[in-house]
Amino acid sequence: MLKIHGRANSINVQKALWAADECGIAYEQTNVGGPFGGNDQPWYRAMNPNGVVPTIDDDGYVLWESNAIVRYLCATHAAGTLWPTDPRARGEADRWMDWQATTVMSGMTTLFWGLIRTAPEKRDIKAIDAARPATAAVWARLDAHLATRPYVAGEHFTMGDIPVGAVCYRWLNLPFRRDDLPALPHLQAWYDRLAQRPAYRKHVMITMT
Ligand SMILES: N[C@@H](CCC(=O)N[C@@H](CS)C(=O)NCC(=O)O)C(=O)O
Repeated sequence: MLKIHGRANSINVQKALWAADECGIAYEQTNVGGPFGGNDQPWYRAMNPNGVVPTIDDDGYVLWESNAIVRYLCATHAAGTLWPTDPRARGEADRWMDWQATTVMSGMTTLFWGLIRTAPEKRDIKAIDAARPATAAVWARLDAHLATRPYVAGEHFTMGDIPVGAVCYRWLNLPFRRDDLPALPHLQAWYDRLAQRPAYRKHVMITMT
């Protein structure tokens, strides 16, 4: 059976769990990382030398990097739907997956770690204040894209929605004022569509810790 190693409040683990459920794959999840530890242990480092979560073990096939895991699960269990077989449609999904990892995460990491995982007295308020409008401007690019399609790769939900969808929950729930930020109505409408998916509610809409 597929094993997914990683704690459930890790955004990168959430992507793998969400994708597995969307694909209807049975799996066992083990709590690794954060307060659970284990990711510094030899058994884990032998699978994933980076010592981060998630890592999957699919009957002996070991894979790390959350977006690679999402692609693998969707390609093996949902080709033609979540993993588009048309190269251009797949390219569309792929680019928003890579955009999540390369473009959205720098500001989101400053904001999430600063506001959620750092004690108030230790926060870098200057960095948080700078990241707030900068990150809103990045999300505005996806908002504009979603003005003309319901999902990132077009008419249907695909793997491309998973990484950005996971981070979007955090963005929309970060505790700061938004009255001076651009309105993001298409992003909100897309989030509302995602929120109707049981696997999104189960794995992503659970925690801001
Ligand atoms: N690029 C990696 C990043 C993985 C990563 O940084 N995971 C974090 C949790 S979101 C981690 O393992 N942190 C250490 C820990 O949880 O102990 C991926 O997408 O899988």
